[in-house]
Amino acid sequence: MTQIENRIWDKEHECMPRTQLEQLQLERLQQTLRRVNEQVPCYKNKFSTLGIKPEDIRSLDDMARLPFTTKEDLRLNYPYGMFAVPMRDVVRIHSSSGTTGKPTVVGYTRNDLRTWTQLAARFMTAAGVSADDIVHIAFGYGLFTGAFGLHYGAEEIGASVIPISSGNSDKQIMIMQDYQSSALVCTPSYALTLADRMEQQGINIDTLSLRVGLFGGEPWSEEMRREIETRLGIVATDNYGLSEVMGPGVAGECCHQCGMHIFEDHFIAEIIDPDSGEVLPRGSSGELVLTSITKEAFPIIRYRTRDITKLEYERCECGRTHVRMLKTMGRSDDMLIIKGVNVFPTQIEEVLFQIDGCEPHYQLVVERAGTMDTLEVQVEVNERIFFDEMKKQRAFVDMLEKRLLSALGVGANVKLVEPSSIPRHEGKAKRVIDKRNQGGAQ
Ligand code: DLL
Repeated sequence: MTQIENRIWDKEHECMPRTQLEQLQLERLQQTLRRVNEQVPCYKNKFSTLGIKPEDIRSLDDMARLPFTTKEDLRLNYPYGMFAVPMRDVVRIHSSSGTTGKPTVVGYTRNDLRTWTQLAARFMTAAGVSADDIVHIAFGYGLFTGAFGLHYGAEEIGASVIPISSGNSDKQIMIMQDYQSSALVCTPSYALTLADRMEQQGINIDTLSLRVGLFGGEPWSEEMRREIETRLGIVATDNYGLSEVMGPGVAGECCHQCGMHIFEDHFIAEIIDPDSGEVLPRGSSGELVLTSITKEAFPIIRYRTRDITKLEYERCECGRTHVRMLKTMGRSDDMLIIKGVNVFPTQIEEVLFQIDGCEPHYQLVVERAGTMDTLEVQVEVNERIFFDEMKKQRAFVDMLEKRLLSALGVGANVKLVEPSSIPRHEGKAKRVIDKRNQGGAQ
């Protein structure tokens, strides 16, 4: 596989010495706090309830005194109550892909769009995209931030953008072949769906021009990365973001693929204990909390992302000084508690992807039998295993159940299902069917 080059989009900011970076963060934070205190009633009330004035925050360590912002705050202020500028200054609106209730609405000023474009250009450059690339954007264009974020980033770099949007895999593949797409942008699960479809059509990947993938929008394991890299013959990179904080462009991997650099000249990252809310020491795994320090329309203070990760402060070989967030285990809301043991879907994915015969498509069904939660892992297997004799199939299931037990510390029932029987998604995959809440598929 060809190694991607290490280009840097904005050397001054991305490689800034940390003391200077932290000084810049503090100045920008103080400005943001002053603005939200004046312009956003939700923050004014939160600060006054805690008896905090923006000028009390004199160091980055003082941040722990600031209140959190939660999804609930955004719901209570739906749709525009968190905006810090009048609507006449807002030039774009997006919203989050919430599964329940009202979505959260986010706005951007002209400057916010410029920043977003620059940050998307940064992580796309770090992933190896250049003006020579043909960037195939298979995220849905619409209220979701994915497509527009990467679209403008790629144009800024000077690449040629194909805004194909999501869906219609056969057409995606035809365009990929005919237009010679070299960089694929979508969710990692959709990249695998495309790989499956190519195999079904007997397409030799050497006839494609693809060389790099920029995947994000959902959690995915290292095992899934290897699967995508092998099957599509590309370098697969990870990028992270969330609409409440900006969209894609909060963090992205460089060519070393060792965690996503969080663009710390625009965001401050903390890791907290999701239960107590305490800030955890460096190197701990916990919930990522993000504060925006340059956004105009929709600044956000200590937003509880619910994403569980770890920050790596060790200097990266690429020269960037910005902290790296490791692959998230998933959202704390997606964590299952099975017989008292915490289980993330990505842990199950890691096991399944290591086993020859399992296809990279699975679904988890959680049910309650009496007071006990049970977990069924439905996994597609290849035809040889699916149509094998009962005895061999049973042995395969036993082996899988043993491997899951040792990796998760709790038992799960495995059900082998036919190839192509688990629903495919064009955007974010839905891995969990939770039958504990009446009729509730989440
Ligand atoms: O998914 C923004 C995005 C689009 C990021 C395209 C990257 C690429 P939301 O729909 O608001 O925004 O969902 C945000 O998705 O809190 C994470 O739980 C999850 N997520 C996003 N990127 C990653 C990633 C976009 N690389 C939520 N790894 C976040 C793991 C991710 N989870």
